[in-house]
Amino acid sequence: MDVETLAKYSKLHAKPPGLSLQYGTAGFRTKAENLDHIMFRMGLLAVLRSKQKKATIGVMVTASHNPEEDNGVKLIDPLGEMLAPAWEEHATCLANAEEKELLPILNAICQKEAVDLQNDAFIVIGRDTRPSSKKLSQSVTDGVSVLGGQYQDYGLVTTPQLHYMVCCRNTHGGYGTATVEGYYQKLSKAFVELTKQATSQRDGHICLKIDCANGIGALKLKEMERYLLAGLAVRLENDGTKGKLNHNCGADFVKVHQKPPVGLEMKPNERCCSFDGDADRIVYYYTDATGQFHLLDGDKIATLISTFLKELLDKAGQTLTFAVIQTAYANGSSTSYLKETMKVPVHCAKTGVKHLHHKAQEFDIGVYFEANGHGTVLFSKAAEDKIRHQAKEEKDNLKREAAKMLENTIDLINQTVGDAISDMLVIEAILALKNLTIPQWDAMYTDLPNRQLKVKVADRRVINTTDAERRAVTPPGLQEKIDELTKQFRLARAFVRPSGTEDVVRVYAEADTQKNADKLAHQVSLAVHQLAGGVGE
Ligand code: 16G
Ligand code: ZN
Repeated sequence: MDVETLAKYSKLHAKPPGLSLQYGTAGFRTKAENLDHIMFRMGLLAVLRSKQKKATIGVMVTASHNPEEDNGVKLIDPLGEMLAPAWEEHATCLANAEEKELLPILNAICQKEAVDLQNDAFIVIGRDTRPSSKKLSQSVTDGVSVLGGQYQDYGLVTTPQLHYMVCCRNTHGGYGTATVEGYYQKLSKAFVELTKQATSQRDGHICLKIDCANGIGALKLKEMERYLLAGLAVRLENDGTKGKLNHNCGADFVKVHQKPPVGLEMKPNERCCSFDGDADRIVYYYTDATGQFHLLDGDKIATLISTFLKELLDKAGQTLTFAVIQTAYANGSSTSYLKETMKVPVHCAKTGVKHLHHKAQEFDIGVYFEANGHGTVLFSKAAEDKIRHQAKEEKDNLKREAAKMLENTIDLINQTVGDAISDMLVIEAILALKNLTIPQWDAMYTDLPNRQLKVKVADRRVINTTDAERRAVTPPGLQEKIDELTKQFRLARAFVRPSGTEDVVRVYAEADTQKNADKLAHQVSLAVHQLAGGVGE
């Protein structure tokens, strides 16, 4: 380690005194002006991680669906997955070190994690379209260079594209070619192959409107269009030419407000979807002939994809373990539908992609989605091999065709992380193949009315949960109170958890009617306020 250079550059990316930030559920996130030192230091940390793993590590500069003034950063581990929890702690520690502690902390990490500084390091960097992102990503490269790491800056990419690059590089091309062209080619080839047998009419008229949240998704979809040729007719709205990033639009806005984004004209029953600001989430929606808005969130997407995969597995005669992973936010109707109608095992994981991803890895095929629209499908190596083998060698025509479709689905899905572009193509392919309209898809089950609220408390850490966040163990008496309230409503369920991204406690309730869901959520909020040190109203 060249101590002098480190000290010199570290001063150029000085930490505002007293500022303390935490590597949260999705990395660091705060106002862009407070992030320069974090970026530099995450460049340093990425080099250590890369040297330890002897693998390419990714650094993505984005704050996803947050307002444009915010920014953030997260590290991507070798197979394209989220950073390991132990290193999240190192990240927080490094981020909050005062200038003179920086070197000792770097040394401590090296020692604890047995990092051999003689190893090479290679980092790939990407960024979203925020005005602050370019400069911040240059601070990352400064950090990488100071510790002698090599890097490739992919510039403007979606978050899932960078995850894909990391995986491609560390599998030496096994997962795909580590370029944006490689990504487009892989996905569009799989999409065109998969939809070959679709009978529905897609003759050039617009069949899908996409709200791009004025973010990176618009740029990347424009680049991708020529690869898909006539395979899919889309119209891009909120493409960043007029509006502000995530402002009154995007997947998070639509999910939270349960209404269409601005800047998108919807005709009755027209299929629409929204990406979030870094294109790792997607939700679908439409308005019916009476003007009523219908949201098809991550739960509906998981159900559609699971149905499709289950049918193909049955046709192919493959006996592979299959499960759907949800969080406590999954609508109760979706869980019952999956369990009782589709007879698939459903598991509940804690909020945050890494928890769902981890659980999904336990199965041959694991479909995971958060209700907010982040999700994907994981195929074990063994399952993938079996399917690819069958697609080639199977003598029975019907079985072979089903295996081929499964194979194309594997190639179409971004297995590293939830990916709005890839998920959209999977959904569009399934709708085309099954000849389903969006109201027909929506009719698979009816969501239970639900309500989410936030409560401000003095210290949200007083709330501790268990059972995948479905039950509160502290403060004393809170869970008993929630149970008592829930009992008063039909088909009711409620839980509370401290947010991992905001200084609030989140409350979720569902019940037989909207009025009851609202009432239950309100009463649970009052209980939180009383028992967990609520502040203000
Ligand atoms: C982050 C998570 C998302 C989760 C959300 C919960 C990743 C990449 N993103 O955005 O999965 O749903 O946080 O936020 O893990 P909350 O803790 O504030 O409710
Ligand atoms: Zn996102």
